[in-house]
Amino acid sequence: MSMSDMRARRGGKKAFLFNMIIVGQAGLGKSTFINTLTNHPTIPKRQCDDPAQCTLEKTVDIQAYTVETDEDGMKMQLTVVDTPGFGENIDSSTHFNEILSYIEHQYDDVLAEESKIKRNPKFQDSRIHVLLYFIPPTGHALREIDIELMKRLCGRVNILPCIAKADTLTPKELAAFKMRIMEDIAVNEIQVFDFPCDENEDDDETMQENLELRSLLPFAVVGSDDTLLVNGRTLRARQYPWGIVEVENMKHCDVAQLRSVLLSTHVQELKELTHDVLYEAYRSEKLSQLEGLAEKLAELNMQAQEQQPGSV
Ligand SMILES: Nc1nc2c(ncn2[C@@H]2O[C@H](COP(=O)(O)OP(=O)(O)OP(=O)(O)O)[C@@H](O)[C@H]2O)c(=O)[nH]1
Ligand SMILES: [Mg+2]
Repeated sequence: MSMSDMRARRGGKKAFLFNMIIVGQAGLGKSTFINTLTNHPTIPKRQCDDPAQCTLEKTVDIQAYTVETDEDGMKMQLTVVDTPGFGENIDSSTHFNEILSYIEHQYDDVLAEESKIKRNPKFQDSRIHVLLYFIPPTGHALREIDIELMKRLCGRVNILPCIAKADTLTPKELAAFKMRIMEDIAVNEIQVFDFPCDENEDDDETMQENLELRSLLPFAVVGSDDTLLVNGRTLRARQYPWGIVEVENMKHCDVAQLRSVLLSTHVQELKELTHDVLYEAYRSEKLSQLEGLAEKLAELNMQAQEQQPGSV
């Protein structure tokens, strides 16, 4: 934990900040998941005549929502960035670029702030600490489009792959699909956040927890905007003729574990990786580009001077 974060938590003046973004094809339940994770109508439903039929609007812009969270006693100011879903073809590369430039733009802001002589005390660090990548529940393999997008983003942001609408697969299909996705991720050398363990630093319990979380990858996600009364308890769930899928039930999906990772247990690690590894790589790339540019300018200047009449 950085000193400023420690001060923030102790002093209680400034909340602990965490920023995430959700990316994936259109209609996979990204916006619904934001309401599920925050347990709040963060993204309001469209107004319609029958409230039971009202759904969320299709997301059309990249938009950030900030909410206060309190998971396992860990109070945070969480910013979730919702993105429009991409289609299956031509419009996707524009989409990819928009998402990548959004992520890089937050790095540029920090870089500019760090280079100032007088820093702005109110500067808010909006670097994205984790990207949830929603994979459609096809039950087959990763599609080219998912591979390409994750490959392009993984050098810039921590990626957590998730299977969207996991309630549409049977447990057997889900297990096989998870295995196939992880194989595709490995073969295509996509770097995802896989709950790394460090034998020298982590205790046995932490290592065990991380290994269990790694074995869940990609997380099976079910989102719902509705609550149902199940055995006298009000739960966020989805209702089907054959039964009820409970969002927080670990037998039904991995949302409970994912919530704890994102709002409590792995917040610090994801923030550190973002700052120490991903941002650092971006920063040095940017600075060496600038250096290269400065050298080129100096060279051009020298050439111009040499060509001036009267110069030796
Ligand atoms: N079966 C199932 N349906 C879901 C789930 N989550 C959301 N949906 C439904 O999928 C539809 C689209 O949900 P949205 O949350 O708007 O999806 P989105 O990814 O934000 O869509 P875009 O903004 O258009 O990209 C809605 O009808 C939701 O009720 C889920 O986990 N399982
Ligand atoms: Mg949406």
